[in-house]
Amino acid sequence: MPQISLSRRLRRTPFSDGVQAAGVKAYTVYNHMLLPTVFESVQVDYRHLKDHVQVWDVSCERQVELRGPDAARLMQMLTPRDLRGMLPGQCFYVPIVDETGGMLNDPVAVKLSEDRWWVSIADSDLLLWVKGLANGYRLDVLVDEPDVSPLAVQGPKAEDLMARVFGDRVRDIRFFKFDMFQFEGRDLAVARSGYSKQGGFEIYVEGGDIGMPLWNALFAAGEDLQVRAGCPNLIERIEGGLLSYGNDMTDDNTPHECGLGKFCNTHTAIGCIGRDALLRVAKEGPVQQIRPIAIEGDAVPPCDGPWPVYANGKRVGQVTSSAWSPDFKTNVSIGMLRLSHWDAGTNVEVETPDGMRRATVQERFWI
Ligand code: THG
Repeated sequence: MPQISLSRRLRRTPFSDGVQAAGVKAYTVYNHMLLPTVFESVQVDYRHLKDHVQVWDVSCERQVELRGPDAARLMQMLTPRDLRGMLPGQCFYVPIVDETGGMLNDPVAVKLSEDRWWVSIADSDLLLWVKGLANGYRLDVLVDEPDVSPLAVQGPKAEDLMARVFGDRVRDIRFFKFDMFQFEGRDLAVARSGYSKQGGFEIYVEGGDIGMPLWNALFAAGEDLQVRAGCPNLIERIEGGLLSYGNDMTDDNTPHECGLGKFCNTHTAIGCIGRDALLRVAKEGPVQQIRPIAIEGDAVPPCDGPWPVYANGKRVGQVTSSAWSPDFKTNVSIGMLRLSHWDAGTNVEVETPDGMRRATVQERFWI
């Protein structure tokens, strides 16, 4: 197989030495940074994630920091989710839209204080858009990418492992909230969140120098819990309906098409750049939407590029993520389907690289 050449542009992370020592088998590139995708195999990693606890180098979830008197105003310009009720210590999953209502990113917003926010971004260069707005509107706010690298601890034993390193107080952190914890004399934000449905935490590691000490402390404390290095798992995230920006949606899609309408309060999100466009399209309602789809037959190959979806020979959508699920014994998939064919139980055909496969629209995601 050809290799990807490493260079300064493809950034390493504070945990890369640990990831390599743990035997990483494959990476992807995310926000111009290395993101592991496979350790043993996607299926072995999946089983271990669901049964034990893993430590994930998700440094590539870079932070866009907004700091200053206009930070909250700028934050509300970015998203149709109403942020007025959001308190320091909370995390919000927020669609970010442009002036057409198109999705630019789907990050987690972290409110550190009234005038300091982190936007924990998915894979698009959101920093440039945010800097452009701050300067174009002459806002009193600093926008930059701080030296903050998230480390996720995910799986059913995550709470026990975290309590050993940070103390029992981590057990009190509620879902999508964070609190501050000390490690080697440094204050770190620790949130109950993460890109899996198995439960867990994300440590916002501020200062790359403590990356490997923290990595090593977690592995030393978790030996008897069978802790392993892991990464966002393709199978598990599809089962859970966790969307991947750039794969399952792009700037051609509105939040409503992505099923993210529940994270929009477009009427009250005053100041949102895409508000007028979204109010216009919301009147009609979306004509295509993301749906869980089960593809029949044995394991499909990896889904690079969308697979066309047909019904009665007519194109009705596309599949953008798909993998064989050992637990559900089908190819769990995420696709974008037209209104006429998005109802649960609808039978369609998916053009995979292995040929046409029968598939069925599901009522809900699997977990
Ligand atoms: N954590 C942090 N940053 C991130 C991600 C993360 N940046 C990139 C990427 N992931 C952003 N995308 C998502 C997608 C889904 C979720 C979080 C970030 C998520 N969704 C939950 C769900 O859909 O069940 C909960 C949403 C909610 O109820 O608020 O967690 O993972 N730091």
